[in-house]
Amino acid sequence: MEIENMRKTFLFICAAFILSLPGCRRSTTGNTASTTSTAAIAAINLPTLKCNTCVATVKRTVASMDGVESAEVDLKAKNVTVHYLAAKLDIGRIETGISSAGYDANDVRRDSTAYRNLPECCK
Ligand SMILES: [Cu+2]
Repeated sequence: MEIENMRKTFLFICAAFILSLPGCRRSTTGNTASTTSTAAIAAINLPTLKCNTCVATVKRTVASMDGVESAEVDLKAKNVTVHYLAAKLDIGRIETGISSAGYDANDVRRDSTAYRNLPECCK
């Protein structure tokens, strides 16, 4: 009886050890590793940026896009620095997203309807 319990405990420890082997984990995270290897950075000019509300709007817009890891908006320099995954996103789509929020992005003109809907301080 006691030997049987020891045998079960031993088998349980073996199973736990096998499941925690690095080899098993590597196979499940392999895809993540390959997409992070395409990490890219883009600085996009925001010539129509005016105030801190603009900064918050652009930051929220860009940060919510699939593939964006971080977005830092600089009100003085009037630009946004975007860290993104090149496999999921490109600069053109980031520009279009910013335009849809009512702001010029590089040479892409802002969406006029979105601009009209911005708070007064941002026009
Ligand atoms: Cu503003």
